[in-house]
Amino acid sequence: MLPKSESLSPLPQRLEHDLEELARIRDPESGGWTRTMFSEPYRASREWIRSRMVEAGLDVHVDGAGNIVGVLAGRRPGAPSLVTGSHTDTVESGGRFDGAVGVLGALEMVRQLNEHDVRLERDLLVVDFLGEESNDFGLSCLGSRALAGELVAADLDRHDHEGRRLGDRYSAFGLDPAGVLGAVWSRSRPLHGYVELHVEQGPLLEERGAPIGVVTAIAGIERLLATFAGRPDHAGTMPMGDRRDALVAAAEAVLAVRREGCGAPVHGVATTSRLISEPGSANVVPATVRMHAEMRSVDTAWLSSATRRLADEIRAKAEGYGVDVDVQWSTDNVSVPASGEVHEVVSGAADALGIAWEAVPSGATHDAVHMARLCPMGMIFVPSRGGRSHCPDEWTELEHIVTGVQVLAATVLDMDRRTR
Ligand code: HGY
Ligand code: MN
Ligand code: MN
Repeated sequence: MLPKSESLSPLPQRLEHDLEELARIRDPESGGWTRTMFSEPYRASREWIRSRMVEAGLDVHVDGAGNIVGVLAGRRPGAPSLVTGSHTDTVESGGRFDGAVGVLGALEMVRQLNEHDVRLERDLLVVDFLGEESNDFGLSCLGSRALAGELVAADLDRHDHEGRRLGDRYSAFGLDPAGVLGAVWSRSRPLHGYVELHVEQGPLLEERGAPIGVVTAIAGIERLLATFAGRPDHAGTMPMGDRRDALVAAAEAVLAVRREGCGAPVHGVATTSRLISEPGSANVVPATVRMHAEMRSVDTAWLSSATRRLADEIRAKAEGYGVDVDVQWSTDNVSVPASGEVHEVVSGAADALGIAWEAVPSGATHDAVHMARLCPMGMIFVPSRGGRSHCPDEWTELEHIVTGVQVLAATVLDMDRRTR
């Protein structure tokens, strides 16, 4: 007899304790919370996650792609599994809730299921996915990307800004690159559905006064690398009109990126994150600039046209300064809609619990993008104070996290009973 989902109410103190324990594991040298992929703080935090998964009663292993997978065995092991989870790596000087809420919330749900002797029909997999955050290799969500069969051998030859090769970084972290490529789930493991709990990282839920967001779609991300080639000259003697200043051309491009992001009709954002200007001497006109930017939207048509328009504008403006520019776009991920069926289960669970919810898009990307290639996907958001994230000020109230875990548990119980 399954208890009503109300009885599966998470223990706030235990959740708070886990969030605080995980928050203690970070790079002491940098501000905020830093547990970047392949770093020692990240290695340490993963060890702690593994131990907490074992204590919660999960059968834990690390798969070939470096994902930490905890299995709660169901009554029907042959039935397609349920999957939940998120990530515990962070951006540089990030916050303590992004990703952590989804992993630790799932652990509290598992403890609740066990303490109430609730035995699911299906295996439930709780995953701490490796390396969800964007990185210098230009590929976010490395762990879930590998599971979905989206990581290819050529990706292992990508290099970061320090010239380190991705394949070598896996090896140094104790992961066999061949094992990473071989970790694909689609062939070996039938899945019933994936649902992820995550902080919204934006302002919509707080603005609308809703404790729960049910995600409609996750934004696509197009990454830009523009390389401007001007001419080095003496900054004191070369007349302004005769210069070929690469940094001035790049500055025009930065403003063009912002204009495009501000012009999205439905949903879209654009950000320039880095300008690397050389030679960088105080008395030399900048010769070359590498500019890193990204554009995101759930509106695939707009995103595609915006990248074309932006490339044209960057080239035209650079030409006006006598600067050559190479414009390279790469797709980090395409926009992915949540499954209508999972959306209905999540919103139905919130309704049954008498919890208000709002349908919201996700401007942030998540492992859910890649899990959507393997099975029906849904996401549950809880509010971020001031819409802030990827910064030390990131904050979500404990009561909201508890509510999110309640909705997650009710969703999992309902999905478990459904057949597709
Ligand atoms: O970049 C993102 O949207 C995610 O936080 N990794
Ligand atoms: Mn995240
Ligand atoms: Mn993030």
